[in-house]
Amino acid sequence: MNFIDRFFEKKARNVAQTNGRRGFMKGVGAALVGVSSIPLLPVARAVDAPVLAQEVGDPSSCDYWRYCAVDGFLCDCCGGSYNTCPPGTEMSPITWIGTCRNPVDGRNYVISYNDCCGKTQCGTCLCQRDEGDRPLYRSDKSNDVNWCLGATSSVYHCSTAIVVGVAFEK
Ligand code: ABN
Repeated sequence: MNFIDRFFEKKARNVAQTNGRRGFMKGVGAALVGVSSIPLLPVARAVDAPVLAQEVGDPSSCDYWRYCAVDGFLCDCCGGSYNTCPPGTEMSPITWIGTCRNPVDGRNYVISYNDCCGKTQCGTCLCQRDEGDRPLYRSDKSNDVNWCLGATSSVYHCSTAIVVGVAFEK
């Protein structure tokens, strides 16, 4: 009997030492930290791209709604499209960002004007609407910048207009 008592007492103490309140709190703390860091993990956010209302307008015309803040040759006239680069060119990883109103749903969308790089300038469909543009001395707010400076080739060819999200209404 004595042996059985001692055996179970020892087991109970072991369990109490390893799984005590502190152990429990430690586990809860670790779980909280783990769960709270999930939104910080790198995830592909492309799936968050907004569902756009039906399109109106001609992407090879400077009046097209996505071009409200553009400054450059429209890639749609240069062998690419409003959101893809022509073959043989590379899209700049750094860009100018504008906010344009889609006339179909009346909502404002954030547009990224990525330049296409690696061929001499396209030369057709120059479009300079410049909404929100500031003089070059405000370099953080100027669209008069060759974004190809951030690409493999710094030679500018044309500009795209890619919707990256819906703008928050003020
Ligand atoms: N982002 C269009 C551009 C390219 C070169 C020089 C000025 C503007």
